[in-house]
This record gives sequence, C-alpha cells and structure tokens, in this order.
Amino acid sequence: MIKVFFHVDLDAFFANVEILDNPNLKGKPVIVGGNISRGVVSTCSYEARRFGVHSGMPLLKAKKLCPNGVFLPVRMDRYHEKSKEVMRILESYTPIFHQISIDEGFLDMSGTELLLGTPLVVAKKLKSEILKKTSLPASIGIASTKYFAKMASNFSKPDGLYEIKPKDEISFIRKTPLNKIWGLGEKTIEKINSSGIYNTRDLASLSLNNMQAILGKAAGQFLYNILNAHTDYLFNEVAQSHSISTERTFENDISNIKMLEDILFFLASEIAFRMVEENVNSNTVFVKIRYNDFKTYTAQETGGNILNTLDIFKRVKTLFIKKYEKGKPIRLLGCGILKVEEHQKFQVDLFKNKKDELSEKQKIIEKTALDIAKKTGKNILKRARLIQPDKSNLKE
Ligand code: TTP
Ligand code: MG
Repeated sequence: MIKVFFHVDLDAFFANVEILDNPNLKGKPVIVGGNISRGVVSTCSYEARRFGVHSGMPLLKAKKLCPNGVFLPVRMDRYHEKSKEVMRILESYTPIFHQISIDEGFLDMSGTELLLGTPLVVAKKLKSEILKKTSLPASIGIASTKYFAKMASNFSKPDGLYEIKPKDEISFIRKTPLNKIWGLGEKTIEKINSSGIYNTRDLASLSLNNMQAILGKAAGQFLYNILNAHTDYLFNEVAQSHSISTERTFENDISNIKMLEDILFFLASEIAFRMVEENVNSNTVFVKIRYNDFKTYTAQETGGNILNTLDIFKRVKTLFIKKYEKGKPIRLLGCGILKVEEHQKFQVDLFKNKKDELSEKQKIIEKTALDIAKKTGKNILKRARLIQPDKSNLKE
C-alpha cells in the first residue's frame, strides 16, 4: 500500500498569534523577538519578510531593514496554548500523529482515502478547520514519505497546500536548488561547490561512490538517497507514538561543550512545557546527536519519574556526555521523553504551581538563551530553515 503523509506547519506562527490577539496588526510587518531569544528575531510576518527580515537575524539589523516594523516580545506561554489547540485538531484526523516542534507535525493518513476522501480534499478540510477553530493559517504538504511531505508544505508556504505524487518525487527534488534541500547545510554545499558542482541536477548524476568521495560516507549516502527519492527511513526515529521530542539543526556546527549543554537545557525546557500541557510523565529520556558528517546517534536511559526541567536536563546531559565524541562538530541536537504515561499515575507533580514555576523556569530559559546569544552574537538555536524552493525552477 502506498503511504500517505501530511506535514502540517503553521505560517509565521508566533507573529500570527500576535496578530490574532491584536487584529490591528493585520497586514503589518510584525517582528517577534527579544524576550526568550533576546537580541534576535524569533519570527516575523510575511509582510516583514519582504524587507529581508528573517528568524535568527539580530533585532538591530531587522530594525534597520524594516524601521516601521511592529516589534513585539516573545510570549511563549501563549504560543504553547495555541499550539496545543492546533495539535488537538491534528490528532483528531489520525491515530498516527507525531508533533515534531511547537508548530508542526506529521500525520500518517495511509489507507484513509475510502473513509475520508482523497488526500487533497482531506487536507483542504483540515486547513480550513484549523483556521476556523484557531484562526491560524497553516500549510500542508502531502507525499508518500515524511521527507517529501515536509518539502511540499514548505514549497507552498504561506497558506499552502501541495501534493508531491510518488512518480514526481525525483523530478521535484532534482529541480530544487541545493540550498533549499532539507538537511543540506552551508558547509556541505561549500564542499559540493568546491568539487565544481553548483546545481542539484549535476549532483544527482553522480554515483554513490563519487558522492561519498566528495562528502564522506554518511553525508554522501544521505544525499544520494534523497536525490534518488529513497526517503522512507527519514524522520522515523521521531515517529514513536508515546514520545515527546524536539530537536534543533544549527546553521553552523557546534563543538563547544558549554554551548551544547546550554542548548540541551533549552530543549529540555521545551519538553517540560509540553509535559505540563499534555499532563503526562515518563521515566525515560533520550538524546539524539547528528555530527557534521551526518552520522546520527541516539541514547536513552530509564530511571525514576521525571521531576522537573532540571531533572530532564541533568539526565539528558549525563547521556549526552557519555555519547558525545568530544570536540566533534555537531549539526543537530535533540532530546525527548519516551514511554509517555498519563500524569495522574504519578505522585510527583512536574510543576507544583504551573504559573509560578513556569515564570521561574522562564527566567532560567531566558538567561540561558541570553548567554548563548552573548557568546555567539546570533541565534544558534535557529532551526535549519525549511526551505522555500525556487518555484520558477520547478516549472517545466
Ligand atoms: P518555523 O515554522 O520555522 O517558522 P514560522 O512558523 O514562524 O514561519 P513559516 O513556517 O511560515 O516559515 O518556526 C516556528 C516558530 O518557532 C516560529 O514562529 C518562532 C520559533 N522560532 C524561533 O524562535 N527561532 C527560530 O530561529 C525559528 C526558525 C523559529
Ligand atoms: Mg511554521
């Protein structure tokens, strides 16, 4: 049976929540940042993007590019509230749903066509239900693998809906510019360029051996698989139904241990937020490390029930230290909890008083983000941007 996946990703998420709460901002260049990720843009409305503003850009630069922009601080609690509303809708469409970040998730819709309708019809209905119930616009990509579903949602953003049929995967990916292929970082593209290759079609004509000679074994294999549309295995490591996970891909590889620990703390806080909201607990944590050569490792540990953010952090940090090959540059860092159970079964509250504790935690998160920003001068928590393939390139 051909698989069908939806990738749903909200458009300009934090900015659209701000616009929802203050409709006067509609149509204006809204720029959110400066609280949790002090000093950098978290995200901005598409109106602001026209001025060249984007996530991770220093706020000062954004102010120069867009002096009339509306600059707003990050209100993480509120975004989590809206995220939860959206995720509840997504979950109601399929039992096989996996949230992969605050505003995106995969739905396995395989075999639902007879019951619900064609994927395009169902996705259209889902988009309008999200808009009607939460007032937030989303983009949906449809494909037979998660990887291509993610490429498809991003391709059609904002307010997008796009399906890549299995027979079109190869031509789609080979028309996508190198810098828009998910998983390809700047460094990898530099290596490709330095071997005299500047476009995806030429790269795709290489044999696996040649690709590995340029990029190394793991990265060469990864890219070869993508360009030949063998992507079934990608994203599967996060697709466990009883888990909560989050990860970040860095613009620049990181090997500074202190910095990596700070990022782990930030990620652990994100998991804690979702544990509170979903009213769950767990006794198993995991970490995921992808090095700059694309080799990916995970490790997990089962102990007592998780107590709080610091507890998750300590446990993932211990795992991380055990697993990390010191000094090796990291591309992606992730963590999460497995074997999630209903909170009621546990005696220990994750947070005694959610509001008070969260604001305390918030301070720690802010301080951590601030420290990171100070060290790097930029937002290293930026996720690898997915990817706005040049649509003109895709026209036959
Ligand atoms: P994204 O889905 O990457 O971005 P977006 O929803 O703002 O815009 P779009 O999907 O239409 O391109 O990230 C979701 C949220 O995560 C975003 O609204 C803010 C936050 N975020 C940061 O705080 N810092 C970052 O560097 C990025 C990329 C996102
Ligand atoms: Mg988004």
